[in-house]
Amino acid sequence: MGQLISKLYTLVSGLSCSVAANIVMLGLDSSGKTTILYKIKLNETVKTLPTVGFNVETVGPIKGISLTVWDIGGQEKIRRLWQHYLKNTDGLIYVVDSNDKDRLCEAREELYGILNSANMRNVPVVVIANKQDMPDALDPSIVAGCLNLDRMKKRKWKIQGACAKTGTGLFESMKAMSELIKSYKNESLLEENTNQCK
Ligand SMILES: Nc1nc2c(ncn2[C@@H]2O[C@H](COP(=O)(O)OP(=O)(O)OP(=O)(O)O)[C@@H](O)[C@H]2O)c(=O)[nH]1
Ligand SMILES: [Mg+2]
Repeated sequence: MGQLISKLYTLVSGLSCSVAANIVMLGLDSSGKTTILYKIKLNETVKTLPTVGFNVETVGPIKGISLTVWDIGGQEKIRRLWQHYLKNTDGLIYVVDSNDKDRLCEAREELYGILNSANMRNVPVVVIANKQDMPDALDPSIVAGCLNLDRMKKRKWKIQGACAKTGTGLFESMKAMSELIKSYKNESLLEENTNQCK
C-alpha cells in the first residue's frame, strides 16, 4: 500500500500542467517572423521563402504557458488577411527589422492598424527588434520610439532586441510574452486552470 502511494505520488508530481495561449506573430514582410518561429521551435536557422498563408507551432511551456504561435505572411498584398487571425488571441508578437529604417513608419502604421481591432483589446504586445546583428541596426530603444510605444498607456508591452539567425533574445521575448499574458489573465482564470491540474 505504502509503495503504491509512493508510486502515485511520483507519477502525479512528475506531471506538469501548463496554460495554453494563442499568439499571433505579425510584422512586415522579411522582418524575420518565420526564421524566429523555427529557431524557437527547432533551434535551427531555416532557409525561408516569403510566407503565403501561415505557419503554426506550439512552443514551451515557458513560465507555465504553452504558446501556440501563428506566423502570418507579411507581404503587403496579403496583410488584409491579418484580421482573420486575431480572434481568440492572447498575445501579439510584432516583429520589426531594425535595419529597415525606410519602412519603420509603415511598420508603425500596420501595428496600430492591428491594435485598433476590437479583438485586440486587452492583448499584450511584445515587439521584437530583430536583426540586431546587422551593423547599422537601430537600438531597440530607438525602434520603440519610432513605434510610439511609450504612448500606449493602457496596454502592457515590452520590446526585446533579437537576432533570429543566432537565437539571441528569442527566449527572452517568449518569456516576456508569457509574463505579460499571466499578468493579463485574471486570477480566477488562472486558478481555474491550476485547480484542473490538482
Ligand atoms: N541578418 C539577419 N537576417 C535575418 C534575421 N532574421 C531573419 N533574417 C533574414 O531575413 C529574411 C526574411 O526572413 P523571414 O523569416 O522569411 O521573414 P518573414 O517575416 O517571415 O517574411 P514574410 O513571410 O514574407 O512575412 C531571410 O533571408 C532571413 O534569413 C536576423 O536576425 N538577422
Ligand atoms: Mg514568413
